[in-house]
Amino acid sequence: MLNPNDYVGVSFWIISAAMVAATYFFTVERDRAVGKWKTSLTVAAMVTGIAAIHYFYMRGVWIDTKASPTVFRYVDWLLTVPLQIVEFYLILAAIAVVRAALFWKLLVASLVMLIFGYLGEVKEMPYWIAFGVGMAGWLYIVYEIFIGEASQISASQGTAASQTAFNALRWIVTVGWSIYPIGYVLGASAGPEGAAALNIVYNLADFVNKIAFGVVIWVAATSSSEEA
Ligand SMILES: *C/C=C(C)/C=C/C=C(C)/C=C/C1=C(C)CCCC1(C)C
Repeated sequence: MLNPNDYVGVSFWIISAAMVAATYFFTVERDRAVGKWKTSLTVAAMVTGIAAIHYFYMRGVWIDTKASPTVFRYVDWLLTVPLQIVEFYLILAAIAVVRAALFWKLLVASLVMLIFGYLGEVKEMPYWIAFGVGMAGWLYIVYEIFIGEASQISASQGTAASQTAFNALRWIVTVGWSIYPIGYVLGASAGPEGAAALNIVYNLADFVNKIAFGVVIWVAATSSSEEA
């Protein structure tokens, strides 16, 4: 049963429903987008769809045991984070010739971030060393999209809609993704308070980064259809 005082459990329910609704929305709205943008909306729907499935299970683990559903969480991220990297690449590739090496660099950095985060959370590695390595992976992605190759491509060759999408996605990866390490830090305190803080923060972060992320793409996708 869902206890009304269990605010973490309530957040698992709200986000499960929101992920399903978002998946439906992006799928249906795909019809309004032109050409290359259709694929971007498909990927956005895949991200929220994959998350919806995991939220159903994570919600059950939390409500039954009050423990962090760490394995489900990371299985979800292992699929959805690379898909978001694909999304970046699609936006850039739609407007310019982009080296595949850029995609692989971003992908590897995101995997380093997730693998070490997982090893720290399941205590296979010292918590803070794993955190440091994970942070390095994330900071590398931030560097690449603000200063490195990805940012130069967008600035020099983007259309108005793609530049808007790219800028918004940058802020999601910087500000939106920064919520996750906060959850990890709060999760360091042992016991039920640590687990509650970690899960409420991760749930909020997923809401922002999966649903708001898709909405940003939807805005760009539908505004460029109207121009065309
Ligand atoms: C849909 C899920 C997303 C966008 C998940 C993103 C996850 C992160 C940005 C995780 C970041 C972490 C670090 C930067 C340091 C190590 C701990 C992590 C894995 C929580």
